[in-house]
Amino acid sequence: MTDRSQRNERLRIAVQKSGRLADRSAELISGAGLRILKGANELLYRIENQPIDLLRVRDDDIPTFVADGVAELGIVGYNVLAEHFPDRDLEEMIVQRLGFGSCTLKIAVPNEVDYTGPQWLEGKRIATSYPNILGKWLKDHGVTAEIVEMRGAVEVAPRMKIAHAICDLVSTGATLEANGMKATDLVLKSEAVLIKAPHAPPAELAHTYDMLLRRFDGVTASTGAKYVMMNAPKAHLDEIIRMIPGADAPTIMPLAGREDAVAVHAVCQENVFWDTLDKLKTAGASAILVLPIEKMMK
Ligand code: PRT
Ligand code: ZN
Repeated sequence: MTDRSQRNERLRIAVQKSGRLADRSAELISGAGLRILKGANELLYRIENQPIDLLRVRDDDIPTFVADGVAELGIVGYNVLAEHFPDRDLEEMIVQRLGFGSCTLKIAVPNEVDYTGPQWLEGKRIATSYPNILGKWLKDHGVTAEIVEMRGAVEVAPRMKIAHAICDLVSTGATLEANGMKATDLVLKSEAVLIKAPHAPPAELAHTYDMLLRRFDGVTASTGAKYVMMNAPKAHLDEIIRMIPGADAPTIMPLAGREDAVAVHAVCQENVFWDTLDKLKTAGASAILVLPIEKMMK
């Protein structure tokens, strides 16, 4: 791996090569208008239309590559970042939260255990791939326990009598259920984050770098956001506006030939569900349209 001073003047974004974050990372990059050119070099993909390369690696390598400046930016799970740098101010590294790859790091115990809280773990053995995060959490809760570090298949540890409890990532909970376990305490909430190297990019790439951050922000902001249009009776306008989820300063326009109603247009930062539409309808709104937003620049 070369460092900044030895390589061509192209930015690098470190991404997971394959795994749970790979597809959504590629979508974010494409969504920002970058055309990924898959080359013979599996480690480095070129972006055709910008001076940017994608460094495709194991997710565990991403925090170090970015912290060392091998890549200017990286996309990685908050859990991996927090485990890697237990003593750093992570907020200094994080550019933005990306809203995908969401999961939680939780304590889990066999179903038959009568778990009474963190104190139950005192003197016990806990298997995990996240010894640093777990160690901190135990300390914060005044619990002394033995941490058994495992690289994978953590969920089998209690059955194999390797540990009394585990601390592992949970998303649907199906893995725990299949292994006769239940989740208890929440240790960490995680999602994919965009991280940046500590040093500013070289001056000739600053423009590309700033553009990239703006576009990533735009893609993330537009994910799940909706454009909502409806006709609303003036008599119930305030009530209707309050019902539109996450709407910021909606546009109110007159309706031709209607004195009693106006058109309301709003950008909603959240998804709009059927029950919201039902409530709007009950409050007198009509001709309600909910449209996806493709791009947004704040
Ligand atoms: O090869 P590489 O080292 O790059 O990948 P990896 O195998 O280490 O990681 P990968 O691809 O499995 O996960 C990448 C990131 O996705 C994680 O670091 C998390 O930030 C995020 N993520 C989101 C998850 C999950 N959800 C998740 N459910 N990572 C792992 N899991 C596992 C969990 O460990 C457990 O085994 O899925 C199982 C639980 O899932 P449920 O749905 O049964 O609860
Ligand atoms: Zn990994």
